[in-house]
Amino acid sequence: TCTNACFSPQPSEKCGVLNVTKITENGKKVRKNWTSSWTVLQGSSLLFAKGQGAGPSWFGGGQSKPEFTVDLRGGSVEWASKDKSSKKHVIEVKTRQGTELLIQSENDSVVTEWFRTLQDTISTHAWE
Ligand code: I3S
Repeated sequence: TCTNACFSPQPSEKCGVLNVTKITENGKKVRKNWTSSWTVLQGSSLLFAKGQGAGPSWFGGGQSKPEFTVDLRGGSVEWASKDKSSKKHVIEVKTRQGTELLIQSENDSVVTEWFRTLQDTISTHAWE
């Protein structure tokens, strides 16, 4: 966890740098665009930011907004099958709104921790 490192204004459950791409948006397939993003889990929301200023103190500035946010409630997380990506350590996140994301890191323990955290988050918020 990184409660002191990233405030938005609430402490976040987890944050760090991940490679991210959408593959589906509102049920429609979109072109992959892998981007290194500062990723923050806050409650049942997963926020992504990139570019200048994105990092542990990023939210403190008050001006930057996340590039995009997904609501994990009612969603699912699984290890991506090989046909989804040639990369290693890829998680597939599906939201109830019909967005599908792939998130990845070259560091397998980083990805494994995110996988567990996302699963926990989805089960914790399942009944909201
Ligand atoms: O699933 P795909 O289409 O093989 O994904 C690859 C492409 O999106 C590719 O971009 P362009 O087709 O726009 O050049 C990306 O550079 C690759 O990273 C994508 O595949 P991986 O296997 O890395 O997710």
